[in-house]
Amino acid sequence: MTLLDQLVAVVGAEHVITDRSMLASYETDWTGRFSARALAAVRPRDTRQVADVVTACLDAGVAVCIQGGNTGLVGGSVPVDGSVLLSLARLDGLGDVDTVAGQVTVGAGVTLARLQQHVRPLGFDVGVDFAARESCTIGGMAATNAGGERVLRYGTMRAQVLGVEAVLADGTVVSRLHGLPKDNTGYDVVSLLVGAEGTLGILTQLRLRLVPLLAGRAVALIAVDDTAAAVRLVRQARDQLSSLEAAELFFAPGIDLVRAHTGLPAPFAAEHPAYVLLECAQRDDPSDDLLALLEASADVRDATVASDARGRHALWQYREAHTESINAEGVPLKLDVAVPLRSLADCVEKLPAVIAAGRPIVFGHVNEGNLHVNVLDVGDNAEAVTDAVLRLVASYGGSISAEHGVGRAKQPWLGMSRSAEEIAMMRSIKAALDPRGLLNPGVLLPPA
Ligand code: FAD
Ligand code: 2HG
Ligand code: ZN
Repeated sequence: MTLLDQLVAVVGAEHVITDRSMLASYETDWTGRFSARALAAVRPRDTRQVADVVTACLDAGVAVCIQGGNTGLVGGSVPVDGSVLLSLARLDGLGDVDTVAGQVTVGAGVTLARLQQHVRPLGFDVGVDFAARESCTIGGMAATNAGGERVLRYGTMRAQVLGVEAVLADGTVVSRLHGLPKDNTGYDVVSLLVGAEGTLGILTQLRLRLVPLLAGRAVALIAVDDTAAAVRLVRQARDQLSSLEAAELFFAPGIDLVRAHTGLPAPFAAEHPAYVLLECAQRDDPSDDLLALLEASADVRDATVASDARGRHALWQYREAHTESINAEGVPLKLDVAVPLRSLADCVEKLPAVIAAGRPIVFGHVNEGNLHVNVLDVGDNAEAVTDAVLRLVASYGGSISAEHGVGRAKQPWLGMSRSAEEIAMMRSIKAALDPRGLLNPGVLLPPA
């Protein structure tokens, strides 16, 4: 029996995709920068089928590349040539919300938007949120330890994941889904699998903590002079507003691009060099507190505040539409870096000089010093530009990948953020759990 026959026996013929036109959407990433040719895309229905697919691939010596919603931005979600692309999309079960603990167990293929719809009527919410919500899956978010717009209040995905079920590279199923907040019984295997980018195991179910649904919301879009002013304003907001949930930063070139792509009107009568978006959330309307902050700050050049859902969404569009507006212009070079907050303004100031080619569009999550450095029209200079930007970031003691992960895109530069000893430790873990390098080859770890 060939491997394809075995896969058909496990998941059924309609879930083994070999037709080249149907494979295309699995084989290319969201940005269009990364693609390869899979032997087949396989869509198992449950954990047992995932384990059987892995075992068949292991026996055949064929690599398994894992995919959730394929919204990843570092080339980790696409296959390598000749591999089996394992899609988790059909593992989309939603467990009952445990309203006593404020937790829920879900399949890895559940999208963030579906989970939000599932828990919100019961007075709960998901602690992580970002623009890819309609497509990204909880499994992919955990695998990349996704960050997003609420990190300053609730932390990254790792802080939401209390338990996992996973299939290891030899087909073993490990399950730790009880969700106990206190459990000091040895190595934290759950946390190890979160952020491993599918290199150590395939997440099939996740136990998540939920956060309270906060109906009172207010968003302010604020014009400021520069990054230093944005950092000062966010510091003041953190000190003054216990309801602060998001603090985003973007600049004139980004807002111009978003407006050209979406047709949104200019937010203010005059143009400004930089913009901060703040969101506050609590049980009742936080607008007065937000307005008091804007009054008190010497850095506010202009501002507009919305508390109704439509107005808030309109303001968020200036920020959330950056990624799609950039993609509409062409295939971007995407860098996702973090520097200590005290160095953020200096880093933003120095970026144009180190980006020798292309058109930079910079934005990010200001509180975490997290900048999304997108470069359009970079041509053949992608590697040189990446190297220059990541060197600058490393010179501040920053991270070469703040929230999107290392994937295949940043793997050659891992040594700028991790010591040789740490990389050796990671290699030991990989060798112990996946000795034949079956899972997601080329992702995260540079070749030995
Ligand atoms: P995929 O893209 O399918 O996969 C991502 C990685 O996880 C791959 O290495 C894949 O092999 C692995 N993986 C997927 N599922 C599993 C699984 N079940 N088990 C093991 N490994 C798995 N990211 C942020 O952190 N913050 C943001 O604010 C943010 N905003 C975004 C906005 C847009 C418009 C887009 C397109 C992307 C954004 N992202 C953001 C990046 C991306 O959405 C996230 O990284 C997301 O977590 C990926 O989820 P996914 O299901 O699409 O995973
Ligand atoms: C965001 O914060 C995402 O919107 C995507 O992390 C960033 O497109 C990007 O570079
Ligand atoms: Zn981001």
